[in-house]
Amino acid sequence: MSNPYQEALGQTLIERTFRERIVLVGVTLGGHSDEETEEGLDELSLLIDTAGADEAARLTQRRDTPDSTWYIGKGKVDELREVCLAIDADTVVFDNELSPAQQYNLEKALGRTALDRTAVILDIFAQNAHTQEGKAQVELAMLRYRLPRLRRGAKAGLSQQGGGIGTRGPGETRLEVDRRRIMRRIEKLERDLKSLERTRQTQRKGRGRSGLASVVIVGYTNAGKSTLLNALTQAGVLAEDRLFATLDPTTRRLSLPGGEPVLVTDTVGFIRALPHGLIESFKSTLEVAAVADLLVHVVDASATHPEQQITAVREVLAEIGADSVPEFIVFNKADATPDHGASLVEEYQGAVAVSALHRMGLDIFLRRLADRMRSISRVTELMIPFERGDVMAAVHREGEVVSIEEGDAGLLVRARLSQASEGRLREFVVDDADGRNLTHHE
Ligand SMILES: Nc1nc2c(ncn2[C@@H]2O[C@H](COP(=O)(O)OP(=O)(O)OP(=O)(O)O)[C@@H](O)[C@H]2O)c(=O)[nH]1
Ligand SMILES: [Mg+2]
Repeated sequence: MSNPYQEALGQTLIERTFRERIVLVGVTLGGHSDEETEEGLDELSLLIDTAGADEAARLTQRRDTPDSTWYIGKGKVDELREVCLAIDADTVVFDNELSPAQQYNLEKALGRTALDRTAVILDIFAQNAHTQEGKAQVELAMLRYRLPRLRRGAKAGLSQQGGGIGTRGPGETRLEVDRRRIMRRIEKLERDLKSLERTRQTQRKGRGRSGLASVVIVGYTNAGKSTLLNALTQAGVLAEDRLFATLDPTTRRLSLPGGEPVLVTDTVGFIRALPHGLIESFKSTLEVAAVADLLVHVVDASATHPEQQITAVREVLAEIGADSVPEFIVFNKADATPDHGASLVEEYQGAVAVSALHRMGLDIFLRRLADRMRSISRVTELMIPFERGDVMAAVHREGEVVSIEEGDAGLLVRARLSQASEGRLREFVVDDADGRNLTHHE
């Protein structure tokens, strides 16, 4: 499958004209176990399968620290080349992150493409981005990844494209031209994304008046986030057994039992060590989690180590500034565990177990969600007439005042209030202060 922006880059990371055969390489560094390396390679194998290629063999090595030239030792490089020749593999993929120099040296020594896990994740993202914003975000991440990897005379890259007469200034090498062109493109994408974000913020302000609380579904990729949103709202989001099936956020309205309706957003999944460049590029998409009133953290209860996935997700949440948003853990795929998720629910206070696919446990989940929403305080904007000192006192008593501004008719107060207090003060509520109830692509 080819994407227009991949064509613009002059190459795809993984050839998809046929299913490429790939040799996986995992290095167990000091302080880590061989088991971790194998599990890392299992996940890499899934990533490669999702990208459209097949694992043909795997090679591992134990080292205290990476070799600066090839990451693995010279002897292992020779072995790797032998393996590639023997099984006719076209590409090697390292589970560890390669520096641009290591990647280049490996390609030279092996005579084949050498990639790392980050490149594979970028490749999958490129296949799964569908909206204008998603595509721009992925292209930005890919260019940021490629820029330090540009080489003179490299077989791929922008150098093959449009290097016609007059594109090169005097004394300028092809490499410099390529570099400058990529940098210009990066700047343009950054500008485009900013302007897309501004447009959305304007829309958000209007819609924020709905005053609905925002619940954002987060979790490890393939945990069942989209399946859960579909089960709750018939959203019709694509849910499938592929990693990063969802890149673009979808928001639906959901009526909670005995509570207010809320907006529920399903968004991109996380993974262990999500490439930093991707997080950077997907900032505007990931921001919905940071400004949510509650995060529903969906965990695959049938995973080998659910607790490690929880940790990985929390790390990404911290990186995007969403670690202070209240979290509600939901163990999904309970049907696929021997005890229907009971031991995990016991271990994690306040968690529930469900099967989104088989619609099991959803009643309890919804009731618990309604309870959580009632107890959560949100930033609300109130207009309080000057003469209503009693109302001002109630706000101070029941909530936490964030800011006060003097308006024409009274005080414009932003305060963190529980839903109950907000209800009591309803006649003074003017807006959801941050306009946080963003709805995407409805
Ligand atoms: N056994 C079982 N499988 C489930 C359940 N929920 C989801 N799945 C399966 O898990 C796979 C991933 O589901 P998705 O809903 O696409 O997962 P996601 O978290 O949205 O994944 P990404 O968008 O790719 O990050 C699909 O094949 C689902 O059918 C469940 O409760 N039980
Ligand atoms: Mg999804």
